[in-house]
Amino acid sequence: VEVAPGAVHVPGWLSVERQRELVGACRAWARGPVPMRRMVLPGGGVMSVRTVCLGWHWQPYRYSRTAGDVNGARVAPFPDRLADLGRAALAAAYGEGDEDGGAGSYAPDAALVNFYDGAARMGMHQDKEERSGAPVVSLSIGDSCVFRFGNTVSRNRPYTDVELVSGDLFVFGGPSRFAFHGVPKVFPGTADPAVGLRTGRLNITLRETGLAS
Ligand code: MD5
Ligand code: FE
Repeated sequence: VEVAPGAVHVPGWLSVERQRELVGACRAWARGPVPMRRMVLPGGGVMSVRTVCLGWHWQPYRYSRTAGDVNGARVAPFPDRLADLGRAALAAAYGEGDEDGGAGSYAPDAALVNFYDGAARMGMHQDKEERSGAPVVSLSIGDSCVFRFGNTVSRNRPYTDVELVSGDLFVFGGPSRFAFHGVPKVFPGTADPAVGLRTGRLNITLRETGLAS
């Protein structure tokens, strides 16, 4: 389903088995070397979402290899299998073969894993620290949420609210890559227990940073 040019929602893309595997991987990633934490904004505000990064560490609003705002450790490497998953995601969203939207050359090098408890929210923002216009791949697991997909001009209307459910894929490319977006609501207790999360929502995003080593 194309929500806007370059923004494609693929409901139910991940099998329950694949979701279970990713939940297990996220549990391991959340333990370290840099533990999952609530990010502190430059103004002192603390985000309600908990985040752990792979490949590159993101802290508002820059990428680095070490987590100077957490424990100083070097971030865990970006797993090859997540890059494979990212290429498969682009092919699913944009089409296969010659019409794969460049999926074959997609080389994500950073992942942000976000955990939302029932009260967590993410305010409207743009993701613009990446020096690349390559698409962002978003995978949702666990509780459903309202994802608010906005415009490239401001955090205000017009925007479109989309319900994201466990297993859904969303790809943001082309003119949608730098749109404002956020998560105004999570629906606690809506997850299928079979995915292995008792409560809460996991979101994994894959990005090309465009940064060199
Ligand atoms: C989430 N995470 O559900 C979302 C999914 C974040 C974040 O927003 O920054 O960690 S990523 C959604 C996204 C990424 C890049 C561009 C656009 C949406 N977009 O143009 O709408 O936890
Ligand atoms: Fe974002």
